[in-house]
Amino acid sequence: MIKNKFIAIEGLEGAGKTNACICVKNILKKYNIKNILLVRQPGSTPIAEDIRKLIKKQFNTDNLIKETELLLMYAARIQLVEKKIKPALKNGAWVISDRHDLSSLAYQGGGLGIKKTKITKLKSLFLNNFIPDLTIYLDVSPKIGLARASKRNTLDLIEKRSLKFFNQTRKCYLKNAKLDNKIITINANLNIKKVTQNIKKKILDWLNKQVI
Ligand code: T5A
Repeated sequence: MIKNKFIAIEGLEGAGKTNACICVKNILKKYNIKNILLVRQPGSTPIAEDIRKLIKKQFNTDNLIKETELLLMYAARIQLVEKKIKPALKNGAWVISDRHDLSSLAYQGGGLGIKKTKITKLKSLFLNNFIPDLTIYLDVSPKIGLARASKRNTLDLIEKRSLKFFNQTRKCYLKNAKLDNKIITINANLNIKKVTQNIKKKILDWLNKQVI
């Protein structure tokens, strides 16, 4: 038997997070786990979805300043954590989230240059250090990831930022992944079949360690 958990999937645009969420969900089902909630950040509640639209669209004449962007990401996250994730975990569901607070550290911290101390303060103030049991970080080079994302649809305003922004974001992801043993890094530059195989292997190893 395994106690229900909160799993986050992280990575740059085009890293393959959607595919990873489905892969993790299918593995859980094989373990006979049926009560699974899939969410995305920012989003997955009516208010957080409105914040998502605002962030993705922005206004060319009135761009968000970086602190506003950070606070909007956190507002959406708090709404989702309190309204859906915590209640679901309390009811015994497994929760898989496409992105969580590591995204803020990487994008608004690494990419936009907001100090880590400010972001961790925000985290401890409003999330009470509510953290995923496991984070799968899909490491992709910005060039490869953005090329994949642009093939699928037109890029939104965050995705149109410079390569320097995404290189800094990736650097921050990698740095934090090294510091935290609850983060598993997967090479997402490989083809989708290989990446899926690696995710399966890592998640099965992890699940076997969780059996009580
Ligand atoms: N954001 C979010 C912040 O700045 N701070 C925050 O705190 C938070 C929470 C959210 C945006 O908000 C920012 C980050 C984002 O800019 P989003 O749509 O949720 O936006 O996130 P994106 O990363 O933009 O979503 P994508 O859909 O682009 O990325 P995915 O989900 O990683 O990519 P996926 O799985 O949809 O794949 C994209 C394409 O690539 C192919 C897929 O088939 C698909 O066509 N693909 C591969 N092709 C070849 N090889 C592989 N290994 C492949 N993996 C996927």
